[in-house]
Amino acid sequence: MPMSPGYIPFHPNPSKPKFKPPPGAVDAHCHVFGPEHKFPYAPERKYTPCDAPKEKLFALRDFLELDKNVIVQASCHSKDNRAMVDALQASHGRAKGVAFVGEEVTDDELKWMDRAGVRGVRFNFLKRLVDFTPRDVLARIAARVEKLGWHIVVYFEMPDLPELEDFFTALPTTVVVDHMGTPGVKKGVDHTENQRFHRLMDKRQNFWVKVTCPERMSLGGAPYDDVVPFGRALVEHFPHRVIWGTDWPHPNMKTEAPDDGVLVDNIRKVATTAAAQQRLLVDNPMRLYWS
Ligand code: 0GY
Repeated sequence: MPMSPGYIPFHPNPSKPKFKPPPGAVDAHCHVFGPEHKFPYAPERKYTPCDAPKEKLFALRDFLELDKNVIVQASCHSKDNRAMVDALQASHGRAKGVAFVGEEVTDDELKWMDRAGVRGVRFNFLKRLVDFTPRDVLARIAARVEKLGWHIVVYFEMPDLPELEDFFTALPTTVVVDHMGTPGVKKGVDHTENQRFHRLMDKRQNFWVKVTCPERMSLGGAPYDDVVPFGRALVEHFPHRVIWGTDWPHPNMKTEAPDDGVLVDNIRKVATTAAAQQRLLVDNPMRLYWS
């Protein structure tokens, strides 16, 4: 199956970062795609990516001097979690996963994923990526994964937060927000939308946030300095509930694939002390995924 028109493959040769992550650093948001001949893309997918198999992900992890991965099921594989689980099983304990499931998932399938290292499910609210799922269905899935001790990752666009907030706060698990809550960079850190998100994080100690994807939000492009104030504010205000990731292989970029080395160098700008880097890259993701 050819890639979707205009689909941009991941960077072919990222630069070596100047920043050396602390030992045990976790890339807590990345994906595997295919390979299609082994793990076909889902018929209901909204885009067809280029293959991005586990071997390439693990090679990038080593090149960037990271130690572990959290592999998040991407919408192009929909509810077929085999490529992600296969990567976890091949990782020698160095990868955990976040699945995408429907109500029809069986308890045996959940147990199979749990044994492989899955620790959460993702609820995706982006209409361009997934079809709508009724809230009562999501609530029933949440109740089932809570019993496994899993958490729920939520992916939404910040302007949609007001209509989603009650649903999020009623979730019985830890809730992990993707991509800083996707703030509008042009609007600024102090905009009411971003402030509302900070208030939610303040009020709800079970909410965590991923300081990821400056490349998706930046208006100025690499090295994404215009997004730094958003990440830094989260790292400073919620030091024990922030995690970081590359988002490799960067699905659906509009103009160019980010250089993953530049993304690693960006960490020093949002987490400005060794202690903050240790929490963001090691202590926090280890608590969430490996304890
Ligand atoms: C995006 C980004 C992502 C897409 C997916 O499930 C997906 O297809 O995850 C992402 O989270 O990195 O906005 O297209």
